[in-house]
Amino acid sequence: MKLWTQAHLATLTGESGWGLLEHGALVSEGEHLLWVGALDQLPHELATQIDTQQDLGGALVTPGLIDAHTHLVYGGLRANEFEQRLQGASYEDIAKAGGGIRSTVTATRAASEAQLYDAAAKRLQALLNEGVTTVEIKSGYGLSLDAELACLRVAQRLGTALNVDVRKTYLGAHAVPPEFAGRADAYVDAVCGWMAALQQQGLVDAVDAFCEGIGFTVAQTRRVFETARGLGLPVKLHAEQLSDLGGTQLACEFGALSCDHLEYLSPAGVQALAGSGSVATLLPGAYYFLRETKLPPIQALREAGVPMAIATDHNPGTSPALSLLLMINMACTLFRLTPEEAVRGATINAARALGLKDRGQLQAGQRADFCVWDAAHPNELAYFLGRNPLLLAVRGGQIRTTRM
Ligand code: DI6
Ligand code: FE
Repeated sequence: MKLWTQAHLATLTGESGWGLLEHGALVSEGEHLLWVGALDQLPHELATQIDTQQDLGGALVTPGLIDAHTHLVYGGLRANEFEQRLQGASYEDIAKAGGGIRSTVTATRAASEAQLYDAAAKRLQALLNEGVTTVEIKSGYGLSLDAELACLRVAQRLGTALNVDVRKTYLGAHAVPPEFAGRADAYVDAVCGWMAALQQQGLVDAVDAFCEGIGFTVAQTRRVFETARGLGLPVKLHAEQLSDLGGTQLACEFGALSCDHLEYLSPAGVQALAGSGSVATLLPGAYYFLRETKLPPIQALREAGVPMAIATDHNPGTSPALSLLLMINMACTLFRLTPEEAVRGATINAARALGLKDRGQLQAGQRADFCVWDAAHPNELAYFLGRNPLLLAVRGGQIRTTRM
């Protein structure tokens, strides 16, 4: 049993508030927290069982950060498309001309599994350096059974090797690959057909789709979701990023863990999310990098009581972001979230977006996943641009990263 003392706790317990507690302490045993509170309240029977102790020197302690939406595994980069867009080409124009997601599919298929692993490991390490202890990684750049399998296997290996919880999402319905050109419905059949095989290999925690004019229709997405439901897999959706197709309403009908992006979400979409249990995952990196001007309906989501998560959406086309702290800042500056909402978005609400009940807050029974920061108040996590205040990341009670 380990006692962590002199912690300035931001527990994020309850539905709002930082849950601040100075002179706090945590007791961890194995991978979990046994007790969290003020040190002078530590029960005697626990105090007598402590084997090791660590003084955190009054530093800020928050739950470990959770990045609930990434596409970290892919071949190549798309800096050239970034240049084209700066010169006026739109993301949709580039996609329709065969660039965009499809150009990354070509590069991903051409890469060996070792190359995919090495490139993704470097990117993942950047997220971990800032305190990420759980990360979601989607497939979606392979678009064949073998290539999707390879990408999900890479995601799984990364989790073991880099000591981070990786949740694997099957995004076969990301784009129509060249061998199915003009036959989107046949491709959706294939995507549905591969799902069970991927699941049997333990490579699928959830199923996602890109429901969009340049992606898949609501009817096609429904077929993907029905297959997922038949296999007992939870769903989530890229919805209303570039246009309002009503994918959010469909996702809510299927009890989706989250609906992500939502810039073009309609009042009817907000209504569907309200009380559905689905999380609105906001992705300020993609909004910024696409120079989007249509804001997600934040105030309406807030008034409807929809939990909001913040993630990097790391991908080579629309969000080459490798800093969840920067996304927290941008959620405040661009989307007008409060720092508390943004930090909750990268902890407790991100956990909800992944269907994980055992993390995201500091309290007894939760996983001992937490970060120790060189900060006097948690609002500093939303404040700096490009400073990394992480001192210590603890995952499952074990110190993973230290700068203390
Ligand atoms: N929405 C996105 O922002 C990414 N995927 C998606 O469905 C973009 C993927 C890419 O351009 O490579
Ligand atoms: Fe995405």
